[in-house]
Amino acid sequence: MTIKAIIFDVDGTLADTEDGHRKSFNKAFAENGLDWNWDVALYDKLLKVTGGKERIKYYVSDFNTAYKKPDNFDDFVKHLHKVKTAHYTAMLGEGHIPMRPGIKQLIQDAHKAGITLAIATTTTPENVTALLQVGLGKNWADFFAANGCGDIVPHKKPAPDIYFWVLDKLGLSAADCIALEDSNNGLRSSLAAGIKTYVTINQYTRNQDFTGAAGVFDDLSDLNSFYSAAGLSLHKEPESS
Ligand code: XBP
Ligand code: MG
Repeated sequence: MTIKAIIFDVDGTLADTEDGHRKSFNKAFAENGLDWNWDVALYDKLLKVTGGKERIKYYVSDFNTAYKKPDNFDDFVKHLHKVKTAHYTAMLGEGHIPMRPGIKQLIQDAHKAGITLAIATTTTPENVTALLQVGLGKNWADFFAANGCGDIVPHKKPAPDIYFWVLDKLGLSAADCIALEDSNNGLRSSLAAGIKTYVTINQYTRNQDFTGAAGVFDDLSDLNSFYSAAGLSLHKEPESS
């Protein structure tokens, strides 16, 4: 198989963002008079549901049943999520969340070699822009042929919708592509779209089930190993001294 495209998940894959999301949710709750506090252990459970607005609703329905929902609960959740996004993008703008090891190099190597790159994420376009402007520079969008984000599809991961949307945009079939994911939800999404998938684990996902992944890595600090495993001809020669 010749790989024509690499499709990247964002949160947890391009950067270790989930704790930044968690802290931003908590700031939004406090500013809106809510005594909700999502600690790491609780957030680990809440990550079962993708999408920030969906996650807030899941928290209320399954973890805070005593909370009396206001009549306009849907609008209130949208508002909370907007405030959360503002905090999160500000945090990214200040450069607090770097790209994960090897990611920038992989994007540059693959782009240079003419491999198409794309994004398939449940997070918002604002968040992707804020992350990649800092991580890849102001021309970050030039690297990507399709950006599948957030509410653009009706069903978020683990549904395959976002990957189907990206494949359609690229005009490629699943067999032409590989995906890079960090979570069970993400893996289920890409596999359901028929895409061969590699996983890099993180703090929140390391104990999840990655059955069906083509390979599981701690991170991509050893890019040549990843290139060999994935069949990408992008090997770097060690620099001579
Ligand atoms: C991971 C997610 C997201 C973020 C929150 O997305 O589950 O919901 O935690 O993002 P990815 P929003 O597919 O990139 O791994 O609050 O912007 O929805
Ligand atoms: Mg992810």
